[in-house]
Amino acid sequence: MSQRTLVLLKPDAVRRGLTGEIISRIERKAGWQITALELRTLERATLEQHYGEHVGKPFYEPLVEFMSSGPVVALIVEGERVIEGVRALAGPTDPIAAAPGSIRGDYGVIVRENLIHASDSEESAEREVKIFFPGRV
Ligand code: RTP
Ligand code: MG
Repeated sequence: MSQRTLVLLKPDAVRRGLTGEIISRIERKAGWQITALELRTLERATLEQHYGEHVGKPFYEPLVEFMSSGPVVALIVEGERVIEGVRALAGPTDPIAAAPGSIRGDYGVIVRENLIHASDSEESAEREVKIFFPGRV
């Protein structure tokens, strides 16, 4: 089943020079294609839309602070079961719980600075693609 997903390489990934490494892991996967890619510093308003489900939670403010602390790389990735697939490459939210071999397991230390965001469902993917790449059909 061909799908698309919205991926963000978070400010920690950009600061630490890990974007190439992470993009390589995505590119190596047969049958997946990067169809949009942009380096951008996010406004609070964009983050409020993107992380709307978390507004009011204790980690929300520090999350927005972190996510706007430097540029991110936003990508659209398309291909076979790519939504589930990029989530699997990323590993669980908490890097300490993430297995070696996953992006968060290999490079993450603390839960907020976990390197990568990937849409968690087809509905989220469509919503998030519209936020970051409004020109896309
Ligand atoms: P994401 O949305 O970024 O792909 O990550 P996720 O689905 O794995 O995690 P989610 O529950 O949606 O949380 C969004 C992001 O908020 C930060 N977070 N901090 N307890 C905490 O301090 C905490 N919990 C979550 C992480 O950056 C997480 O990816
Ligand atoms: Mg999430």
